[in-house]
Amino acid sequence: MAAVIYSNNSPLSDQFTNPTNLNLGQAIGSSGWYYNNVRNNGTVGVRASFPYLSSGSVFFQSPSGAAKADIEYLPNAANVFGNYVSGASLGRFSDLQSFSYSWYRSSSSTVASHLHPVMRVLLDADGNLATTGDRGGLVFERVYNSGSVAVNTWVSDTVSSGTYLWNFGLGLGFAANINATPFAYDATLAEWQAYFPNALVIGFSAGVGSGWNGVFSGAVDSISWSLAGQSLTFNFEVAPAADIPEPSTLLLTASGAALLLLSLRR
Ligand SMILES: [Ca+2]
Ligand SMILES: [Ca+2]
Repeated sequence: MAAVIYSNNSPLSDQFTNPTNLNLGQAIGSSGWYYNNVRNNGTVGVRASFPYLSSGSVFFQSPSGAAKADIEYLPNAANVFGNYVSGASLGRFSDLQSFSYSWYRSSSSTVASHLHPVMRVLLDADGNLATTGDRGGLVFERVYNSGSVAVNTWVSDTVSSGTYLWNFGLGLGFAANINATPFAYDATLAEWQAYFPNALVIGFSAGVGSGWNGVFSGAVDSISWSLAGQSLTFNFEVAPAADIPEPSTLLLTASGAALLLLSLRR
């Protein structure tokens, strides 16, 4: 069963963007989901552009290499200078069984052919939420898992114990090599869980951009995770239009009120 996350706006749907180079975010209602890390004209929003599971999905557009945009689930998030940061744990990283999503790359995209919206698990490496210098995440990309990138079709990917992930932050810097191989991008989820036995999961994230030279247009949807035996799935949809009475109904109501007024006067 998938929880439905609706756009903030209806019926025009969401198109959150930011022209500056400082990260900006916006809450999606009180769902716990945020448009986040949006900069340099990156765009993210629940729209009907690329329908999936019913009629909507999370649309992404990156017009240049400097642009970035994410959608993130951040428990008890705090707004820090307009961008959002997680304020709580979703559970122990060692209890993370899998996470998954579906993504779409439009053929109008001009970025390198291996690029597609990525998915990340966000972590506090030492499990102490009071220390934030060890926050970061692990990133899934098809190119490091012998997967090709199709265009104009929805693709589903699941990260489980044997899937390769690369890191940012976590007190290790960017793309650290934690295993015995000479390559930094082939540490599995299981290897990362063994490397950070006390880590906490502080969110999930999907997004595009930051160094993607060219234009990207696409989407993500059906983001899910299984943590300590509990599975959650989120389906993103444009909010239904508000219930506005038909003009004929309005007319009937108006004439009914007029008749009532007339009878009351009599
Ligand atoms: Ca959807
Ligand atoms: Ca910490």
